[in-house]
Amino acid sequence: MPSRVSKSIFCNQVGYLTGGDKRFWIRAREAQPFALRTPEGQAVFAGMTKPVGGDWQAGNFTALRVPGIYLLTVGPLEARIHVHRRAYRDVLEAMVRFFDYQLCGVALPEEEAGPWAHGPCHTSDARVLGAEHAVACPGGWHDAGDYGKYTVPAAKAVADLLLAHEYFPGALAHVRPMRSVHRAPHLPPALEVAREEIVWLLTMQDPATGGVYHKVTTPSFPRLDTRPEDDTAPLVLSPVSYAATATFCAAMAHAALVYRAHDPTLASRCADAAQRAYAWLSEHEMRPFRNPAGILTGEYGDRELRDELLWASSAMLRMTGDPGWARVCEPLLDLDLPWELGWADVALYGVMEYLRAPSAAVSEDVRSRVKGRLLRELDALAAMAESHPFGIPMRDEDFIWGSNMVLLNRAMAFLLAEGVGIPHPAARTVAQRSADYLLGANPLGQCYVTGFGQRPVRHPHHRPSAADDVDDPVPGMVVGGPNRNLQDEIAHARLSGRPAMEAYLDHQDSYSTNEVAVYWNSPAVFVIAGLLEARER
Ligand SMILES: [Ca+2]
Ligand SMILES: [Ca+2]
Ligand SMILES: [Zn+2]
Repeated sequence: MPSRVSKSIFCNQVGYLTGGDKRFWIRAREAQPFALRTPEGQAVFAGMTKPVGGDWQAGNFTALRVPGIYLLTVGPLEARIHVHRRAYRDVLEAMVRFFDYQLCGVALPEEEAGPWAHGPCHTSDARVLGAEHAVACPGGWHDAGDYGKYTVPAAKAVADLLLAHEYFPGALAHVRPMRSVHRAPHLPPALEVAREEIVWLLTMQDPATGGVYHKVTTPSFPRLDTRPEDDTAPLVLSPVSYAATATFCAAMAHAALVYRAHDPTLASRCADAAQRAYAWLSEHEMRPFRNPAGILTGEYGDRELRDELLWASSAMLRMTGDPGWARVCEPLLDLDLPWELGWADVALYGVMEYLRAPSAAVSEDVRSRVKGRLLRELDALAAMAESHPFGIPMRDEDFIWGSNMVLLNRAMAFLLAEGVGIPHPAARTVAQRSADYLLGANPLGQCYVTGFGQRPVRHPHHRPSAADDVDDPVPGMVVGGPNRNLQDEIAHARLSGRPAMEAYLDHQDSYSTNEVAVYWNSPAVFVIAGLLEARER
């Protein structure tokens, strides 16, 4: 097989932190000399690439610690390299502002949203499916490229933003949300932004039972070229579900703690809502949600619900400090559930809440067992990263729908563990490599964030961007990324036979590789904030 020779250099197109680890990649069998020069032609660094697996070579220029813009050359290939102490500040801000762009029910004025301004949308009440009455549930974020609002993924996105605030407040302090569209008193940026979703989530709880509606959507997706304010089909609340009630309970208990110092009124509403949701859980069976007849929007179905119960219970434990909750959590911690941060596999959120609960409330024995398993899980991810040419904790089979989230969740797991005194030696390298991959250091040379990099995503599956008359898509959106299962027509037609990491198409019809979602941006915010925080300290 002839080896594929690089036509370009693959690097982090947004930049490298001055004090951080710095690498680029090329396709080549043999080691190649490389050099970095200033725009004036002064040589500042020279080195040789090293093989990193497959037909890939990587060049390491970590030792270059002078901020600036450089020209990197490898033989005839060239790339512009940006080294800056706050290299990710703008992309972090844009990724946070994406949540404001997804706001429902309010107008986005031009002075905040620029050319992507639009009028208020989805302002009517929603009919409760199978009942006579309607409920007002305005606000919150459109989930993804569609206009639905779904409780389960909303809980993940909120949790990620709250965690980003708790872990990395310094990196987020510079972010400027769309202040004039927020009703809130001004709060730290991630909390101001997340508050919109929390206030909406509170409207999704049935006041009569404490159960939480699974989603509010139109019966089916509108056409891709529908502007938010033109999507006027009737809104329907799908039934209360176990998954929605449990993940709501967890996010509300988490919010009750985090907002206590900033917005005590909201915090106490969240605490009450979490208590009432938990009471509903105790009285109901774990039954998976299925789309009711006539509802064709995203199902967010999940058969395994013990991890949702773990997350809810450990969030209650941390919120209350009451050891009674630990006795509910501990048997669930011993189950063989996947410890992940997905919207369906949420056990790792529960694990982290347990580890951060007041130590007097938990068993020292269980805590040390949990730490042991967490370290073993991170070891396995670190081994994957070690054997991956781009240094990311991914195998071919992990490039599924939303693979960028899979990667970012894994990087996030390392940083979460680090913050509770389990610093894995690979944590920072994995986080940096994951950011490098997301921002252009991948075999397609694709920056997977709209509005950033030399090769940004131009045609995301995102209704507001597809329907407006602006060329550029809304900035700061993380797209799903390569999906080896080619689950839409155009991906199937154009990408068959591609390697997993290259099964991506920048086309608005490729919803299985190029959609956006609030819960894909949220782990990106966490990881990028984590990288910035370490370097700004
Ligand atoms: Ca689950
Ligand atoms: Ca457009
Ligand atoms: Zn809307």
